[in-house]
Amino acid sequence: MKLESITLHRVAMPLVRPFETSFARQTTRVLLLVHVRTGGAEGGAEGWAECVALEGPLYSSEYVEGAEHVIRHYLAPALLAAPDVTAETVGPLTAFVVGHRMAKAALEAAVLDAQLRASGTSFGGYFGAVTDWVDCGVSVGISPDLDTLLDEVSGYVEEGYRRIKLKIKPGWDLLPVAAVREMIGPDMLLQVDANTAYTAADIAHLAGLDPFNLVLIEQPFVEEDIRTHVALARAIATPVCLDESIVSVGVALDAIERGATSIINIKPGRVGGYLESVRIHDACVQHDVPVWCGGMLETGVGRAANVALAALPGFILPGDTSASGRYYAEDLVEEPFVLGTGEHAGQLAVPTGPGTGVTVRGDLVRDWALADPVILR
Ligand code: OSB
Ligand code: MG
Repeated sequence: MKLESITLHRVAMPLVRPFETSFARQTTRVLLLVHVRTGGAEGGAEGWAECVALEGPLYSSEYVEGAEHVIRHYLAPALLAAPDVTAETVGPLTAFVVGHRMAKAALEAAVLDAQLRASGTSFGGYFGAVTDWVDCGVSVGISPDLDTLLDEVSGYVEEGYRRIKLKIKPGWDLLPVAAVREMIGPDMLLQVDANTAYTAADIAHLAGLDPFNLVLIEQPFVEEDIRTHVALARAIATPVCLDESIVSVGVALDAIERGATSIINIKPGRVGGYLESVRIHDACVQHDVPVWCGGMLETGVGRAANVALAALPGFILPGDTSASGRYYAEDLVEEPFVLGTGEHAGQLAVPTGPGTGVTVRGDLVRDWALADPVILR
């Protein structure tokens, strides 16, 4: 396909409640949407994708305006100049730019959406989905106090979520975990995410999580620090899972072989796209390492693709693939994600329509725009 245009929309969406982690407190999701148009026999196709970069460089070095800048000045010109672009060639065509995986991932996903819409194939069909429904977990932010936390968690349990993930940081860890475990009972899946807030000096303290039968502890130490994760994995019974550290299949294999991680959180934006995500999934299956699908407060645009990815066979743990209502009163797509009922309680249906299978609401993209769209040709 020849790309005719790449349009960038920067929007701000209000969150249904503030979301606090060890690195930030968000009340609004500022995000970048990528819209591509392709040429072709039947008048071409359109594709949409969402860049997972956050407003500021606090989770990763990438951030919304940085992603917009690198797409505008480096990545989009390379793709628009190429005579033939497919999702499979976005990686090679943009490999001259160091890093910026979230920006590259958004372009690859938008091209993939256009390409699959043109061929009538769904994301799930393209990835090799093996299930129609995926198990959903929910990520619970740091609360002002224990009562507020228990209230929020009990709401999610009532909604049917199959796994609870608590954000933790020094000073907000053992007590909230004990209180939630006590409230939800011994069998419900419970895990924690530190977003790099601890250091090697905290290893003995983190061993205090062992009695709570957690599924895993996610990314306690800074992303480059593989060796301290190895030390923690040897010192505690709770499985260690990497998020921020895993930026490619090569890094994933190194971390697995060193014993730094026994479970992997796959976030397509962080690793440079859905194609690299599938490669990490396949490598983890080969090494008997369970994976789950992470989240970045996606709107329906990114959520649809994540749910399709989570339908691959190695995604044996519930992901941060919550319903749209977890973050947004009104989603950006015509088909908001709603948890199933009955035997599908706590699950989301894998979209089956062409591409992501969701339709972007142009009216909301306009209403929530932070700037005029940037049209690149
Ligand atoms: O570490 O998984 C994380 C949100 C923003 C940045 C990093 C993370 C998260 C979440 C929320 O935990 C995941 C979601 O529900 O989308
Ligand atoms: Mg995480």
